[in-house]
Amino acid sequence: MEKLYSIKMRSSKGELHISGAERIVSESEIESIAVQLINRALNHSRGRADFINLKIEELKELPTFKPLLPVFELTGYKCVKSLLEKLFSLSEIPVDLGIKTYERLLSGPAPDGKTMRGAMVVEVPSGKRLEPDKYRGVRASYLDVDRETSELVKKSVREGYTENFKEALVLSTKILSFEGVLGELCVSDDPDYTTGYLSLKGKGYFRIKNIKPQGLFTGGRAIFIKPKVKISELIHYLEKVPFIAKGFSSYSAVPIEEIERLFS
Ligand code: PML
Repeated sequence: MEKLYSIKMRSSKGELHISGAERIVSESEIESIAVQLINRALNHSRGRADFINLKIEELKELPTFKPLLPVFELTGYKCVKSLLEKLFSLSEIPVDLGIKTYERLLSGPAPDGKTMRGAMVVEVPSGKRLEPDKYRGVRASYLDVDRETSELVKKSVREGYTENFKEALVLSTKILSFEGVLGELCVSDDPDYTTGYLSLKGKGYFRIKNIKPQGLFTGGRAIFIKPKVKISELIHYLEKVPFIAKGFSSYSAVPIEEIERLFS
């Protein structure tokens, strides 16, 4: 069995985070991918990094392979909150808890009202927050998508495609693959990136334009879990188990009035 390596890049300029990315590669790809990631840090729209941290490590276990979640691009809605209410009602996540969590992400989910580095973990239905560190949250890591799948996603999504989207889809697929996870809600903390998503177990990745107002610096991620999930097992899976997305079933535009017919 060929050895695989994790390559992680994190860059900043002064106090400002510039970019972060990671890949899982074979030995022969290490050099070219490392150069790609360094170039990404040096040519980023947020600025040119003055600090780049590159970490390369051999994987000690084989990655899990799973197909990407199907993607539904929602259209024809005026009010994001009503749209989220409709989506949460398709799941085991209570609508009022879902909306409260959305508002928490918009207002800054860390105890000081700022954005967390990782995700909140919200127990359903109690709403109890289970992440051990409320500033850091929980971060999914050791993930990638195979090249063929990546090309397929790009071709299917066309003009709606962004690298942020692809990375979020891979991340959310890893998160939703854990047994006790019911869903994940994401609002970017990039003030210029106003598309977010809600992923729901057994349904897919619902892409939501204008999930936040332009110019807002807060946002974040929330992972909804069933009661009785062992938080230490979830954290171990998210932060340590290597994961590669392989296979992509569908990308489709769904008008809001079609949601119930399609999913209930
Ligand atoms: C982020 O990277 O800050 C979040 C990205 C969310 C991507 C949502 C999408 O385009 O589907």
